[in-house]
Amino acid sequence: MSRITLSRFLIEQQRKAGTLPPELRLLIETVGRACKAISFSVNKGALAGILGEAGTGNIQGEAQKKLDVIANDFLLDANEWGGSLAAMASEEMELPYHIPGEYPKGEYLLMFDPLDGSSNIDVNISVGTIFSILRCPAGIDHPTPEAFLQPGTEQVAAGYTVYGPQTMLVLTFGSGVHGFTLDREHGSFVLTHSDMVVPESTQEFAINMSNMRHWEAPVKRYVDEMLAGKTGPLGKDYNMRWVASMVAEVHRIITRGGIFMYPKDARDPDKAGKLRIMYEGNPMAFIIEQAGGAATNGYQRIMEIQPKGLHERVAVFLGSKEEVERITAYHQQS
Ligand code: AHM
Ligand code: MG
Repeated sequence: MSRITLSRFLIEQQRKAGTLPPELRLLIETVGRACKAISFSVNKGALAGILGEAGTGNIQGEAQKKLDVIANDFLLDANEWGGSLAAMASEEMELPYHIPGEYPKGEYLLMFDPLDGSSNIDVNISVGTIFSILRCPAGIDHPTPEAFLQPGTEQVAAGYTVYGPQTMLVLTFGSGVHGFTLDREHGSFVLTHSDMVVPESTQEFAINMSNMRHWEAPVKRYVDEMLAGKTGPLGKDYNMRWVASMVAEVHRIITRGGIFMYPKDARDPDKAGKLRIMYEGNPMAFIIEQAGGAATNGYQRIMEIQPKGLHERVAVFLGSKEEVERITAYHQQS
C-alpha cells in the first residue's frame, strides 16, 4: 500500500462519518505545516544563528530563547489567515492573539507551547511543540482569556511534535493516537505509528530528583519505594530517565511505557506545579488517556480541572496506568 501522509490520513478521517470536521482538519494540517518549519529551523541550529537567548522574557518571567520566539511566530503566521480560528493563546504571550481584521474568523481556539524544553536547544537535545484545540464558546467575537478557560475534556484535538533524531508529530482528535514521521526529502509527515498504546505497567520513572527535598509526602513515599527496588514494597527494580523536555519524556512513555512526574513543591507554595495546564497538562493528558494511559494532578484527572487562568500551573503525573493510579492513591490517602 502507498504511504499515508498526514493530509491523506486527515481527509480519510473526515470522510468517516462525522469524526473530523473539515475546518478542524485544515487547522491540524496548518499546525503540522508550522511544525515542519520549526523542525527545519531547529535542525539548522548555529548555521542559522538561532541558538542562544532572545534577550526578552515571557509572561512567566522566564528568559526566552531565540527559538522560543521564532517558533511562536511560525505558529501565529501559519494559523492567522486560514479561517478556522477565533483566536490563539501561547505560553509565550500574556494575552490571546486575535485574528487580524482582514482574515475570516472560525470556530476554534488554538493553544500552544511553541518550543517546549527550550533549555535543551543549545545543547542539542530533543525539544518539541505542544498544541491543544478547543471550540470557541458561541456568540464570542473577540475571545478574552475566559473563552479559553475550559476543562481539558472539552479539547477537540491535541498533539505534539518532537524534534529529536526524527521529527514526529503525534496527534489525537479523540479516536486514538497516531504518529507521523517527517520525511525531509518529500517534506511531508507520513503515518508510521497508528493506534499508539501506552503499556499498562512499567519499571521506568521520570522526575527531576534534584527537587526531592521540596516534594510533598506522597511523592517522597512513592519515589522511595521505587528506589527500594525488588526487595522494597513494590517488588521490582526501577530505572530512571530525565530529559527535561516534556515532549521527549511523553514520547518515550507512549513508546515503551513509564511514568512522568512534575509535582507541586515547596519552592513556590502558591503554584500548583511548574507545568502549565492549558499548554502542557491538558494536551498531554488527552494524548496519554487516548493511548490508554492516565494523567492526574495527584487527586483528580487533569482534564477535569476547571482552569482559572490562561497561564495556570498544574502538578502532573502521567503515563502507565498502574503507576499513575498508585501515586494518585498515595495522594488521596495522605
Ligand atoms: P518550558 O516550557 O519553559 O520549556 O518548561 C517546561 C519544561 C518541560 O519540558 C520539562 O519537563 C521541564 O520544564 C523541566 O524542568 P526542570 O528544568 O525543572 O527539570
Ligand atoms: Mg513547556
